[in-house]
Amino acid sequence: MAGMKRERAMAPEGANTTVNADNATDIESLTDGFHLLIDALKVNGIETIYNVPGIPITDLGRYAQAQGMRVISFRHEQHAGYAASVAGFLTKKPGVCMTVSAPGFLNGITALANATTNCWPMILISGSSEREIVDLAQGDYEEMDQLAIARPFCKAAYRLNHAEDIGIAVARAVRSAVSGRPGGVYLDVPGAVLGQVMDAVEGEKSLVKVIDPAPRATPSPDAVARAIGVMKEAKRPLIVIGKGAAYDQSDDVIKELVEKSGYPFLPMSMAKGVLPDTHPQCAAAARSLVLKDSDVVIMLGARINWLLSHGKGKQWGEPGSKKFIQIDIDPEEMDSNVEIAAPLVGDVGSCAQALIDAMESEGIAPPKEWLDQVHTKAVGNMEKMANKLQNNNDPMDYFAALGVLKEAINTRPETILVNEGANTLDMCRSIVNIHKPRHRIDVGTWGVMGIGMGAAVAAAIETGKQVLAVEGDSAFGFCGMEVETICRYNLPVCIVIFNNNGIYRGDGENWGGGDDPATTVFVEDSRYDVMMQAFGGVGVWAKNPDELRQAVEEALSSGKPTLINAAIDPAAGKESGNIGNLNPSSVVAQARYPQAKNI
Ligand code: ADP
Ligand code: TPW
Ligand code: MG
Repeated sequence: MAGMKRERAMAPEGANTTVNADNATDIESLTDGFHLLIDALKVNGIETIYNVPGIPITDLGRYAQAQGMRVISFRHEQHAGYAASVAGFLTKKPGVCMTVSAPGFLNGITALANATTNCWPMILISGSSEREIVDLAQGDYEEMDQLAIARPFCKAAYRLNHAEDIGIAVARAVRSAVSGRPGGVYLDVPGAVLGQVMDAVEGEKSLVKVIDPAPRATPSPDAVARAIGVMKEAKRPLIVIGKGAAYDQSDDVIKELVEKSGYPFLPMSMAKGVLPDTHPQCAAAARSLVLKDSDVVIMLGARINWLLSHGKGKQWGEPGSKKFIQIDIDPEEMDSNVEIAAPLVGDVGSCAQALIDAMESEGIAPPKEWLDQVHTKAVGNMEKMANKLQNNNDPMDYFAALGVLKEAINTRPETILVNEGANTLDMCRSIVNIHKPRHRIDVGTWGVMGIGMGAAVAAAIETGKQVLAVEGDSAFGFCGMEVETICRYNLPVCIVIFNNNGIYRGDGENWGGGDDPATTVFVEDSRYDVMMQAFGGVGVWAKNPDELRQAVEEALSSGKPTLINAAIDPAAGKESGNIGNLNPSSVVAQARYPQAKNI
């Protein structure tokens, strides 16, 4: 029966600090696992828990709230987990997600794995059932060997067995999450530990505040000299700024490096805004040119992975035409895809500062022709785009809708943009300028759908700022129920759904000719706005740019939870947005389905 507990010893032998509450005369002199866990988080500066309640952690959430923590309850653990990971990205402190055992834990695992993949610090705390029953596979309530299952999905996994170990366990989890390359950590908390009672003074002493959890790491002088040597040879240099640089929060040093070197810079998706997209050295609008023609590339907290075609191929120009300088906290990242001529291992701020200091005497300045070439290309592309954004096509297309949102963010640059989808993602990324660091949160390294609502909640909670979540209708479907969470906590979140009736496009057909809809289409003209109204939020159906502009303006000035269902031409999108080339194909399939050629 759920909730039935076997009698078990409360204290390990020799642990004389553990006492039984029944025998205690003064309850005030005691504490328990619940309170120790809350205190251990608080002592390490963690003030918010993102969770879904249930056995054995329901009371833990209640007590945390009673002890002054912010406890944000979601409708599904995946979104609580995404929120925690985004909190980690935004604050450099581990975001904490709390779940029940087995199914709740597994629902949280996707988010934990995503945090690890993105190098964001997060701690997943899951309650677990009776150890001795789990280990003998005797079928306990929500039984699962969670510790073993979590391991491949995170940087470190720990289990607590005694209340007096809570302090050290939380300290270990915090340090593992934020030190070196940040990532996800799993902390397994058997329900029985929460109920263990011990002396309050001893409990207090057992807490550990992590000192200098992510020590700054300076590169060696040799490594700096090597990098300067490469920079001195550069004729067509480039700096690629990644989300590791955004995470590092050394915004002023990065600005100084970019401006003193004079190098053009290319922001990766979530590094947009580390320097404003409107900065004169921003080469985002000349992306193809700078990737192809650059000869020296400084990678600043950005991996050379699929998002950069692994540093190889047509996009990167002639093979062997580049030298890479890579700044990364993780030495093992070097040479992951291509040779790194000058690895600089350390935190972005320290490495950038070391380069700035060493550059002073070297007179580093890129040739004017290169800068002019990049600038001319960028300006030309931006002008072409500006015209498209003004269109008044009926039905509304991505350009017109994004023209409206671009203006909204330009007017209110403090707004945090959350963005997911395929076309909705790729086009919003290239059209909407970001002006402040860590003001764009998106699908990250995996391109995961469903991060939107968790990210929006975390952004609003952690920063208190207005959030604009630009969501493909499919992307939104992965997390849509969390609009209730947004309404419940009355968060300043405006969701704009780009509703093209489907995945990539809304005009797909069933190639078998049957009655079932195509695999990529949804119910036509779905009223996501009415769904928002059901929870007391503002819902608007916007069918043209003027209606969209008005609804966004009202949402951003009122701060009310709002969902704008923006009708987008079902025929406007491309298969997989910008990455259609990653879809596998074969001559057999192409021959069998002539339709495949038109996609
Ligand atoms: P993007 O997707 O924006 O290109 P990635 O997530 O691929 O960025 O790369 C981020 C890189 O930044 C990772 O290799 C990670 O090790 C590194 N990193 C994370 N934090 C820091 C830091 N504080 N200093 C230096 N490098 C960091
Ligand atoms: C967890 C695969 C990539 S993009 C996408 C899916 C399902 C949705 C695209 O449609 P949307 O945007 O959001 O309506 P638009 O503007 O192009 O119409 N499951 C997960 N992650 C991913 N990436 C997928 C599936 C996918
Ligand atoms: Mg869509």
